[in-house]
Amino acid sequence: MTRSHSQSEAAFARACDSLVGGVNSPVRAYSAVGGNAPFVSRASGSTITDVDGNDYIDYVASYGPAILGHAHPAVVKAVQASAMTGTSFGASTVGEIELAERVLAAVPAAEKIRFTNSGTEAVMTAVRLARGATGRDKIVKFIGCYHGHSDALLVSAGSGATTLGVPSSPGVPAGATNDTILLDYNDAAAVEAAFAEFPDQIAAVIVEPVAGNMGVIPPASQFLQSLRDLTSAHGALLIFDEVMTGFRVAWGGAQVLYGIEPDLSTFGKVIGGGMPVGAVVGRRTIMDHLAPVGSVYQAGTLSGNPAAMACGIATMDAIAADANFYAALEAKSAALEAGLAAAIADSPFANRACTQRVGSMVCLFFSPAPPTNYASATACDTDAFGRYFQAMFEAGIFLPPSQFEACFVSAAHSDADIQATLAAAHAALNAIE
Ligand code: KE4
Repeated sequence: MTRSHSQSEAAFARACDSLVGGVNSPVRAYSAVGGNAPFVSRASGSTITDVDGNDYIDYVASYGPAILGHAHPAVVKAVQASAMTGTSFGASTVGEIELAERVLAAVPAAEKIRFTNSGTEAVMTAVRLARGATGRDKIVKFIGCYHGHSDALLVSAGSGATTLGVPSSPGVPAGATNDTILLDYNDAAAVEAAFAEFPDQIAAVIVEPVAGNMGVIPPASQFLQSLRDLTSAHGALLIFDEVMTGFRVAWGGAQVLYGIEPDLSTFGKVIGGGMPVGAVVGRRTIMDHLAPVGSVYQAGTLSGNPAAMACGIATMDAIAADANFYAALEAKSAALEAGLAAAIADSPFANRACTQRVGSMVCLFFSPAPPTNYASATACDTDAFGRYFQAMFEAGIFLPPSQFEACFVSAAHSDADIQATLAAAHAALNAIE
């Protein structure tokens, strides 16, 4: 039975009169896959429902936060109770301390935290803090890693071996990016060369410890350790952008999974449980450069918002209450990946698609081999992905609308959900060409 999307189409048309592109974040416009973006009316557990009443098994998970599944009773209750006391005061609340203590207890070597309202703000703060604490200006980032939309990190590769960034967006002045060095993900030798080319000038290396913004790309063996060794040897800071991986791939994040201690980490998504929360964490000696203790300025009217803190606390407590949480998530995610691999093998895409996964971050690549960096990720057959996406969408599977996003499994996904997803994937891979 063909699903009706008339209400979403009407909402999108109406939205386009007031919201730029009909959305408040570009990926939701579905421009990478075509068709009209759905408007969601509600969600519960692993199910998301659009305004036409169509149910989907959800693997977008708000791009990471919904690790418990949607509308978790304890989370809803906590947010409702908080809202009853007022929504924002411009003064501190104990909830900020409660969430701070939970995050810091889980992140090795982290002694202080500053909450923000988004991952972008957290990363922007971490970069400014690294520059302020070291007195250096240059930042190394990796092509294909996304760290939010602050000017210094909206860069494309320029010319030259060690490329100094050029703006990747209009409106970003060259001065904002000419201290940003762009290198290939998983290329530790390039990082060593950058330190040789720019001695005593690099404030920090920022990295997604698992790249989740070009599909899912794990760090190559010793890549993260090499970054740790090189930054330590050259007096630069190592920043792990764990906005996506934090408390997603492990309690604490990828730094716990891989046993690497960065100097600064950024978090978001899961620690806010779906409400606007970002954070920067690190050792006291670095973090205390931030105002009002130090002179590196950073602020936010709604930073540490009470309802957002309540949402994050309830989310973190629900995870922590289940000693088997990550093991169960790993088992489900592994079953999903294995099933997708089997579906690929039993389809015309047997040698043209593959899977890659870290924890509950899963990606089906339309590529003969698992990508290891941006160049290999962007060589994927994105047209085939678009056809696969539409077939899965019509089968009731809600995937991120881009080859370069991660699918997220939640604690709410049942075995039946996984099996239904695999059946839909097998059918889709054998229907598209
Ligand atoms: P936000 O400003 O969107 O909260 O966080 C930016 C950010 C920072 N660091 C990493 C590793 C991230 O993945 C993100 C945001 N992730 C995207 C998903 N690929 C958000 C989705 C969107 O832009 O709508």
